[in-house]
Amino acid sequence: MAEELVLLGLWASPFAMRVKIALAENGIDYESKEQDLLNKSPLLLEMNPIHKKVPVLIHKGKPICESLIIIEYINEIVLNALMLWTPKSERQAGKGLVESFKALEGELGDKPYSGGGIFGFIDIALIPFHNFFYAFETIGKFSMEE
Ligand SMILES: N[C@@H](CCC(=O)N[C@@H](CS)C(=O)NCC(=O)O)C(=O)O
Repeated sequence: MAEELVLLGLWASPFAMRVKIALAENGIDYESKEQDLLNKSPLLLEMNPIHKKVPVLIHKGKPICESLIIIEYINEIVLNALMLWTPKSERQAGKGLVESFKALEGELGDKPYSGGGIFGFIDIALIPFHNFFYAFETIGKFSMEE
C-alpha cells in the first residue's frame, strides 16, 4: 500500500498532522515526503497547483488536497474496499473491512440509526455502501452477515 499512498507534508504543519493521525489510526502504510514550503517541490506544485499547500495525499498518482477532505477520504470504507481489490494486501484488507464494519455495528448496537432514534448524517453517509456488500462477499469470500 505504501507505494500507492504518498503524503506531502511538513512536520510542523497541524494540517498535515491531522492526516498523519488518521493514517496511523487506520494502520495505513504510506510514504512520507516532507516538503520545504520556502522552496516548493515540483511534485507539490503539480499535485496542488491552485493552493500549493500541504498536506496532499497522493493515492495511485491522484492528489487529494485539504486536510479534512483527506481525512474523510481515508475514513471512507472505500479505502478498505479499494484495498480488497489489491491482491498484494488482500488478506489484510479483508480484515480491515470486516473490522470497520464490526466497529460500526458496535456503535449502532440495537439503535435503529447511528444517532439513536434520529436518522442523520452518518446514516446517510454509510447506507449507500450496502450496494457493495455482494461484491465484498464474492471477492473477499466472506459473509457480511457473519
Ligand atoms: N485548509 C488547508 C490548510 C493547509 C495549510 O495552510 N498548509 C500550510 C502549512 S501549515 C501550507 O502549506 N502553507 C504554504 C503556503 O501557504 O504557501 C488544509 O486544511 O489542508
